[in-house]
Amino acid sequence: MYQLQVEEMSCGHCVASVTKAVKAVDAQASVEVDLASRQVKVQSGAALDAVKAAIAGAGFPVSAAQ
Ligand SMILES: [Cu+2]
Repeated sequence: MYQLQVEEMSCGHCVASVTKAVKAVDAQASVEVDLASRQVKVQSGAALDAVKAAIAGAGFPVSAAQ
């Protein structure tokens, strides 16, 4: 499981955009977003770099990932 710190998420629409971006990389991924702490948990077989790139590509900077 990956834990990412994702900036500039402010509402449910942002959550949906981030979720959609990750699922475009891995349709089977499970994505859990905590809007208050801006933490995104991703369960996926895709590489962390691919997940990070997808979220960043959707317009949300990833400030930390592990
Ligand atoms: Cu939003």
